[in-house]
Amino acid sequence: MNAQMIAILGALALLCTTLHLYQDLAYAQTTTTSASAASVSIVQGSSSPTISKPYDPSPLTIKAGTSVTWTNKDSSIHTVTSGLPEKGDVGTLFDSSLISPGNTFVRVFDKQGAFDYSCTLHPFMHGQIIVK
Ligand SMILES: [Cu+2]
Repeated sequence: MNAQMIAILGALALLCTTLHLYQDLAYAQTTTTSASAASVSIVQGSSSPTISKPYDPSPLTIKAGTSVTWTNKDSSIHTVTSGLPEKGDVGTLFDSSLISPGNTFVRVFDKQGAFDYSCTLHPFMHGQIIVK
């Protein structure tokens, strides 16, 4: 084997390693984007009844199996609790319990339907998740 052949084989090996790394990278990116996740903010000033969208975005449409993360970006404590006070079904499906400022609540929605939710501390705070 002469020096030229060794150089060519070396270059080929390097190319294969590079391609493999690229494939791993592409696969990792695909995995990240196909994992269903969505986010909702509990916005600043949510404890005021005049706020138009305490949970943003709302309604939020997602695919079944999506995990939704709520982040409390307000300076007050809030909850993400299934149901609406006026319907009398509060807390029948899920309840985050108290979410302190800066904290999060995560729930995976497996079933299709429209899911209303509200805050037990501020009954005027309403949100909705639509699962298709
Ligand atoms: Cu609240």
